[in-house]
This record gives sequence, structure tokens and C-alpha cells, in this order.
Amino acid sequence: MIKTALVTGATSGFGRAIALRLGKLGYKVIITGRREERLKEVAKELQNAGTEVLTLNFDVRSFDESQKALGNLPEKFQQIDLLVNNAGLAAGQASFEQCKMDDFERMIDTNIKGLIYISKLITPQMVARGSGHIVNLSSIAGIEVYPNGNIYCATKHAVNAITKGMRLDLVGKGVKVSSISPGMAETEFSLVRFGGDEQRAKAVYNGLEPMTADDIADALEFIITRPPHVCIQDILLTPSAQANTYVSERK
Ligand code: NDP
Ligand code: 8X3
Repeated sequence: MIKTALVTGATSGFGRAIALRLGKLGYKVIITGRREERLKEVAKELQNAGTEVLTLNFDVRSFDESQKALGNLPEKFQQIDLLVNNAGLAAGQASFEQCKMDDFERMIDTNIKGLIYISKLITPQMVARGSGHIVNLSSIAGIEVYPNGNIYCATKHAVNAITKGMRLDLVGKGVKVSSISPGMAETEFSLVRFGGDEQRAKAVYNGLEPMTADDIADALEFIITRPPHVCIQDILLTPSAQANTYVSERK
């Protein structure tokens, strides 16, 4: 039977690359995001590659919107075999006392609460069936805290705690829970983080070769293609030039 995957935040970056990869691996794909035009573009790419796709245009920060979107799935997309909790962002990068409260709220609401909302809506059907796989997009920032990373790092530490908690509660129920913890990868991430400042976003990757979204899709592919008796708990991957969150070799 053809499997179905739900990928949140598939309008750009990792989510888009993962959706395209899942299509190549033979999945039907449900893609989500707030930017409707972008969703349509990614859907077109998937369809052109022969993948069956459903677009859901909603904000993961709203449980109500998430529930409406996921509670009304067409029959052939109702059984979700793989959930990729990818939607997320960093907002700003500044010392704790200077950060905007609104940025804190956006990161907490998206990266933590959004991931919880989607997981709460999908996990029961996986447990009832006794099969499923949840992959959460964490970060190297979920393992280390770096200066001016404060609340973004806190949200990814929370993602790791939620991932471990879910794994503890779902072990023996046929549902695998994994995470991916990337270091620097060039997507729209830094552009979003710096409020559209292209120069500042570009400077993040000055003098080194960052990872691409495809590198993260490779990690996802490895995780989901292991045999049933193997669960990859986490993959931490960085550019070769990045040692940790604050030590990188730049030419
Ligand atoms: P992008 O900015 O390229 O993509 C982020 C995606 O998340 C977009 O599709 C965006 O869609 C979606 N998104 C953001 N907020 C919401 C929301 N409120 N509701 C629904 N969708 C939302 O960044 P990346 O691909 O790099 O990031 C993907 C994930 O990977 C994030 O969780 C990020 O924290 C994590 N990560 C990124 C790293 C990097 O260096 N790039 C490294 C480690 C982890 P839209 O705007 O259309 O809603
Ligand atoms: C994104 C990677 O190092 O900018 O999660 O926090 S980092």
C-alpha cells in the first residue's frame, strides 16, 4: 500500500526538500504552510514528479486551524504513516535583555506549541493502528546553547524533551519517534530570523560551505528506511567546517 506522509512547513527549505524526497520514495504527501502561493508551487513540483499531493494552508500556532485542517482530510489521505514536524523558525538573535517579547512568543508558539498541536492530532490514529513514525526537526541548538540564541535554543531543547517523552510513551505501541538535529543549513531560515535582511542572512554562511536542504532530506531518508526493528533516535549533522554552535572554520 502507498504510504502517506504529512510534512509541516513545506513551502521552503527542509520541508520542501523532504516532501520532494518522500515523493521520490513513493509516498503520497500532505504539505502545509501559511503561504498559499508557495504551497501551490511545491504541489505543482510534486505533481510534475508524479506524486499525489494535498495542500493544507494553515498556521500551526492555532490549534483550532490545525484541527480544522487535519480533521477534514479526504479519505485517501486520512491514514498518516509518517509525520514530519518541520515547521519552525528563529526570530531575532540578540542578548536576552534586548530581545523582543513578540519574538519569544512566535518561537515558543511555533516551535513548541505548534509541534505539540500537530502531534496530538496525529498520534492517536498511529497508536490505534499500531504503526507510524514521527520525525521532529530539532537542531544543534537543542543540544547546545549559544550566545544570543537564548529562547530559540530553549525551544529546540524543548523539542528534544518532547521527542524523548513521546518515545517513552509510544514504545511498544508500534510508533517510532526520531529527531534530526542540523547545524548550519542555508534555507530561508536566516532571512526569516533577521526579518528579511538579506545581507545579514548571507553573512551567517560567510567563508564556509553550509549544508543544503537536500542534506537534511538525506538524513530523513536514512531514518525512515531502516528496518522495523531499528529506530534512529536522532541524527546530529553539521557542515564539515562547523565544530559546534559557535566554533566554525571560515576561510
Ligand atoms: P525555512 O524558513 O526555509 O522554512 C520554514 C518552514 O516553516 C516554512 O515552510 C514556513 O512556512 C514554515 N512555518 C514557519 N512558521 C509557521 C507557522 N506558524 N505555521 C505553519 N508553517 C510555518 O527554514 P528551514 O527549512 O531551515 O527550517 C525548518 C526547520 O528546521 C525549523 O524547525 C528550523 O528551526 C529547523 N532548523 C533549521 C536549521 C537551518 O540552519 N536552516 C538548522 C537546524 C534546524 P510558511 O512561512 O509558508 O508558513
Ligand atoms: C538552526 C541552527 O545554529 O542557527 O537551528 O541555531 S543554529
